[in-house]
Amino acid sequence: MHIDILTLFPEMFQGMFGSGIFKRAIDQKLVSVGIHNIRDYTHDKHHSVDDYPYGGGAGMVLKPEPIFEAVESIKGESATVPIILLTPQGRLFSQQVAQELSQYSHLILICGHYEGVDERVREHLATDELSIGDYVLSGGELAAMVVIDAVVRLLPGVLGSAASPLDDSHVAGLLEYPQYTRPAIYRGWSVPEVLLSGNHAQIADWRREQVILRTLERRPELLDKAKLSSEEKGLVQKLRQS
Ligand code: 97T
Repeated sequence: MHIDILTLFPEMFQGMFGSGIFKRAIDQKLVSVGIHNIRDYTHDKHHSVDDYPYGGGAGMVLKPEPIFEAVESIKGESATVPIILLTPQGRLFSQQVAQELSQYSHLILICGHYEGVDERVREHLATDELSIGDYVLSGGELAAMVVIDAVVRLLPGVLGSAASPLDDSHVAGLLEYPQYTRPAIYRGWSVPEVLLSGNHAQIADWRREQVILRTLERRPELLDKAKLSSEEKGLVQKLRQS
């Protein structure tokens, strides 16, 4: 997959791609990244990327020309590459959207300003608009990083064989079971007996129950959407009554 990012703050992405799983994925050529400064696509002598809003009001609005020209120079001939604007008004990002985006070989992400982007960018350039949640950010950069992280870890080979992204609870739409490692007793707090038993069938049952219990306690709305086995549905019924 190739990911192009349009931003006014290219340096914000250095840390993300310079270390950890991204660096490895890039070194292994599983993913490549182009970081483009929107300012490089301006033509005026002041390199203006924003301007006052028509109709008045506070703040500045990102101008359309540099964004259109950047996308057009990056995109080439391809008509199918998603052009994604990060904005509080976008559709809500989720694991399902991450899975959908992971099927493309090329993505273009446009990081807007918190104050706004000329509406013609949404209407005539972006093919998708994404929000990562209901809070206000200073720009689209952190939102883009969240989207990229969630998408790239789904690409074949990125996580390695030990950790399959298919095991993640949010894939099934549920929360994770609790995890423990050594020591078996820490400051008097013991690891649940069943995990030390070596009985793998019993451990699997306990974990399934914990997943349901936790989801019921913390995110009950997830249970309505989750794909549950009939056994798990029975467990939900039982736990809801008790
Ligand atoms: O708050 C924002 C400002 C600019 C671009 C994106 C966002 C945002 O994206 N998801 C939540 C907020």
